[in-house]
Amino acid sequence: DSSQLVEVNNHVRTHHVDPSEEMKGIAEGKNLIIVTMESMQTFTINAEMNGETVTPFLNELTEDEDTIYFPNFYHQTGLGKTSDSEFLLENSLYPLGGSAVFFTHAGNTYNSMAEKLGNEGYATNVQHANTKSFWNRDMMYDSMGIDEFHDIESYEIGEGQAVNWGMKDIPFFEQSVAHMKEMPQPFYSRLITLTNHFPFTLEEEDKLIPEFDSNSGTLNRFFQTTRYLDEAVKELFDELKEQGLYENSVIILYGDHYGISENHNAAMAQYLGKEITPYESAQLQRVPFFVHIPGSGEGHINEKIGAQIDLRPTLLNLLGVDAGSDVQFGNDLFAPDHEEFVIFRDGRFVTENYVFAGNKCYENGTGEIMNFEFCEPHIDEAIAELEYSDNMIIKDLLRFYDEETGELIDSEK
Ligand code: GP9
Ligand code: MN
Repeated sequence: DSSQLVEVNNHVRTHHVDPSEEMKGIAEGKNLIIVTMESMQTFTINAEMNGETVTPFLNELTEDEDTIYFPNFYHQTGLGKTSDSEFLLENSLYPLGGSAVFFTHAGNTYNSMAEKLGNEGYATNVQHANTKSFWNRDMMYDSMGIDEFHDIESYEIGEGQAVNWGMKDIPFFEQSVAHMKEMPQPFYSRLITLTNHFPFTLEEEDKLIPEFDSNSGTLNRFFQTTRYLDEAVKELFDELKEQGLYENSVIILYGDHYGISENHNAAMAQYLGKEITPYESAQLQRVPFFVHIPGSGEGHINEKIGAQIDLRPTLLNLLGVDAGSDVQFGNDLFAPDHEEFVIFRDGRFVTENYVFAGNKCYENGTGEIMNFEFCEPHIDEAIAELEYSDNMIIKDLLRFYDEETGELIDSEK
């Protein structure tokens, strides 16, 4: 009942920090374009593979005067993979531990970012060249109040335009921008890419760099598909400029989850030149997060430790939309008081000083094993945080919440 919501809400209020005044509204009224970059991992950014640059365009963005890049940003997905990352982004709730929440709780009441922006006059949609029922997206998008879903039916896949899971990212972006031209503004359009997906296959013409040379074909090809995705994002920027949509938009890029699992640790160790300890594995859960605001001059590298749970509060603040009374488990990453405590879906966590992984406490930065008691107090906090979030979902508690007033709806009524 609603008393359980009171408990969760108290927890969330205790951890709430006021969003940055400085960044508030700097993208107000602009279109919001978010790219969910399939399997893009931070270890490929500003990195070389046998002398080849893996992500030349994204590397440039890290230095760009209008781009804020977060190198210490983590994914928090579980079994629901891409869909979990969408769930985190839209709701600032953790996905579930034992199932894909898009499948098991699509009938819930949510207070998504899309719905909120819809109330602010934004046209909202997702664009993704796959069948609409994949990950139960059609159902979940309805529940999350997303106006429109441009699924595979919205695309024309010409000859040579498909590989691996389906439409290649470059023609996908091209046609998605064409859809944007038809949208009323301001719009919120989220584009989900597909080419950089396991098993990371490409046609010869799209292989812009050679494979890596480990005994894992998966890792070897991953560098090539990541390079292709980088190229596609570059073309997206060009296309937005050509179509006159660039200046009036803010462009957000984030990686959804890892592409290379622990099954490839030996090959990964060869590439990184170090053993993949549980500490290193945790650090490999970093995914890139870029905030690009044309003409803002706000560009910098932001070392803040954050995660996907922080996307909603961060983006709403940039757009100048007040989320103060929303039940969000994350916080604005630009907030001066943002707490550096990232909790993975499986209970691992990262703080400014420590990384808890493999049931060991490591020093963040050096990877040295520390006395367990340094991590101990945070272990229970992490479990509690995940439980509060799980309760929100499992008991569908947002149905007792009036998002406009921030007040509880009496369950007796
Ligand atoms: C499928 C795509 C990939 O539509 O989003 O999903 P994933 O397997 O990465 O969760
Ligand atoms: Mn994915």
